[in-house]
Amino acid sequence: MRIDCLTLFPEMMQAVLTESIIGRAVRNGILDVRYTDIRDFAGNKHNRVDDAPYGGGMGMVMQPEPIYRAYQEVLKTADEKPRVIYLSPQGRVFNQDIAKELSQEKHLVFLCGHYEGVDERVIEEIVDEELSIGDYVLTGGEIPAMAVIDAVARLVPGVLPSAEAYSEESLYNGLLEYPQYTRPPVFMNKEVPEVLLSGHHENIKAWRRAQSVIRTCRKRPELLTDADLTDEEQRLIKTLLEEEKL
Ligand code: 4H7
Repeated sequence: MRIDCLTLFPEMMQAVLTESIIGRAVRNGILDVRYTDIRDFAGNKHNRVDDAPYGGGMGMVMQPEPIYRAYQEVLKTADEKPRVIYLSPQGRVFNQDIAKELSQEKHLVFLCGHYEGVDERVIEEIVDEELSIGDYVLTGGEIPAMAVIDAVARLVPGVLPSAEAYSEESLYNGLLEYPQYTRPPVFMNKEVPEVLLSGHHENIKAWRRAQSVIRTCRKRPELLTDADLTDEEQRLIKTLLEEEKL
């Protein structure tokens, strides 16, 4: 998958996206992540890319031309029209379903706004969809873009050691993940649950599933409406809730 970042802070994004699992996939050539510094397309000798908002008000707005020229530069080396994503608090709230959908694309472009945002006309011209990573305010679109890139890229085949193994992870089935334990067997007088040391794989699987269901019930009950629960699990939750055991 090819991913382009249009940003005023390419070093910030490169520093993050060359580390760990995503960084390895970049080095392996599974991901082709590129950065275009919008400032390189300022087109004036002071390299200015922002200006005061028409109509007045505080702060600065990113001008449309440098962004448009940066995007045209990306298109020069693109095979087909990429999907262009703009990160802003006004976007559709990003989730695992959107991550799955985006992971099917061949080429994504992330437009990262800064200051008070981007001139509306260039958004209308180049952006296919606006995404938000949640209802809070940040100083720029770079961190949201990196969050989306991380979530999408790890679903691209070959990025994780074994794609199959991750089909049981959190949110895949709409449930939270079961608790994890590693050595030592006793920490601060707390033991690792006995079943995990038993080597009985059937029991371990059942215990983990039950933990996922109970956790989801306690911490994020709203997720249960969309979760894939068996009829038996649904009856169990109903009974436990009625007996006030959850
Ligand atoms: C684009 C447009 C995304 C980018 C506006 C971006 C939160 C998110 C930004 C803005 C972002 C998210 C302009 C919004 C200045 C905040 C005070 C950068 N913040 N800004 N406002 N939730 N900020 O995904």
